Amino acid sequence: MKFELPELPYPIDALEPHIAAQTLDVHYSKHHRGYLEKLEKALAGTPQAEDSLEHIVCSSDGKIFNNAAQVWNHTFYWNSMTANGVTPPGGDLAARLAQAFGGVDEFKREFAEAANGQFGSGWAWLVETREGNLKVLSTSNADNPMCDGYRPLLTADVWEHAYYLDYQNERDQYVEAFLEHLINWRFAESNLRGAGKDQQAASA
Ligand code: MN3
Repeated sequence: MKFELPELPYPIDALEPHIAAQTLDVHYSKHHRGYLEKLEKALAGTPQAEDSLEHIVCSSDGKIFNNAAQVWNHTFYWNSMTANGVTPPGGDLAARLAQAFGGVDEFKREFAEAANGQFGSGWAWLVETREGNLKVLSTSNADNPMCDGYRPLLTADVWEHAYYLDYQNERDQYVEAFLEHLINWRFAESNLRGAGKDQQAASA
């Protein structure tokens, strides 16, 4: 197997009470693993099987795209959350959030609006543009903004499978829990351009 299911960065029950162990278990060991297995199957024997995951995500379509992007997105999502309690964004990131949104609270409002406003399945993102500005956007289904030249800094999964066991139809409560109790600002900082090792650099 070329791609492997990465270990979760925290124990399966570490995000409780905001995300139940059962939710995380199904999400990680069924959904994420399922995308990975379908990707391996679809890639078997094709020249693309030798490419990096990022390259596959941004150069394929259909089944290969859907599963490759979902594999990438989920790894990025696990890392976008912390079990250690939220600590505020530091120096450079704090300054850039202030510049782009007016402040952290304004960022949260905009992110929640994007996450709750995404119709159907998808993802909400904090990204850095090519010009180095920060921006919030949402994508549908498996779409990943890195293929449009953005650098992802953080993401929240807004597919129903991410929150339905805990919050049923109340997506806004899940999004609030993500922003208030789970968001991993250290990960966003590590993803800022030039800030060193990130998921894209690490797996390229
Ligand atoms: Mn998911």
